Amino acid sequence: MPAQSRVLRSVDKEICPGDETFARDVIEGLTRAPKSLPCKYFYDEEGSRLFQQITELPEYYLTRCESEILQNNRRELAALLAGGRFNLVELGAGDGRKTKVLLEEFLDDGLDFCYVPIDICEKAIKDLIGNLKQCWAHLPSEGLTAEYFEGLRWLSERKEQRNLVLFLGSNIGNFSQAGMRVFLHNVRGALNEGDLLLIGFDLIKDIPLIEMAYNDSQGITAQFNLNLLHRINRDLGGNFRTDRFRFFSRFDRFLGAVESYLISGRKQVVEVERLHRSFFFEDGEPIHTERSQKYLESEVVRLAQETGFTVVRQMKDQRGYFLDSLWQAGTPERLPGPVA
Ligand code: AVJ
Repeated sequence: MPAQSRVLRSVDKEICPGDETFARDVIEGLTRAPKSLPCKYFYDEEGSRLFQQITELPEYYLTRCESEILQNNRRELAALLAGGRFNLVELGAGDGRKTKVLLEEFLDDGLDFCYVPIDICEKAIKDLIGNLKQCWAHLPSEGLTAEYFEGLRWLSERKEQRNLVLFLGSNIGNFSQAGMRVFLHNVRGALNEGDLLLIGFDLIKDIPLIEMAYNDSQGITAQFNLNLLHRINRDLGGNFRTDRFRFFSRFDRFLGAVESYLISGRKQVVEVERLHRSFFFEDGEPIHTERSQKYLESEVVRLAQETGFTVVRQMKDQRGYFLDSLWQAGTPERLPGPVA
């Protein structure tokens, strides 16, 4: 199969991840009280570049922990997949750096698979596919620029094929509790019984350590959040002065999540030309930008059971900061062995 990169375009304008939805979501988010903006809009070209920088920050332990886990478990994962062709589908692939360890192992072990990285950022997918071509010219791959739900549609349309779905990096942490359950049910619905799902969960740990990961000394995370306002300026003709907002994040013990905000440093009005709107901010008024959920291991196991999966393997880094949980679609009674 020739490797290719293509953009999955939705025919339905209502769900197209283009400027129109962005415009609507900005109006919606900045007119409600309290104000908020969906974190998926972080990831334009500039935002994806900033996130890539975050993954290399000394404080941001998540990416390094997960790399360690994938490195240490790559042979076992390959062994579970031996025997027949499958799709390796990655939701929110980004620069795909952690995944390359798995690709290398799978190729070395002669596994027959097609790598399907999916990301909301077109530039990220193009760079990733270009990079893969250089490393492994003959690796079958199909990059998709798409949101998660479109990625699930891609899976549903190929029901006869075997899959391992990767949902790494604690990307799942951006969902609300309810949203996450709906999403996992939908993933289950798009998979065949016996298919595998590998999800990365950032675990609850020392709170200052968690908070530092979202408040780095170089201020990259602040830039990453402020890029949302720059993006409104760039794409929708806004006049946000980003020096009049400051980034704030903190761990909420009751939610078990880091909550991030941009806080207006004064009373101000911001105009957004292409929306024909202006937005009023009070001094100290926050825009909620992101939730990054942290998990207890027991919650992860319960979540798998509640959404139609069986936990096959729990993989942690040495320090026990991060968990990659391997699930198999189907309930234990119906699955033949630990892995079909
Ligand atoms: C990509 C959603 C997993 O929540 O840790 C990093 C994004 N935000 N620093 C996270 C992020 C601030 C990241 N996820």
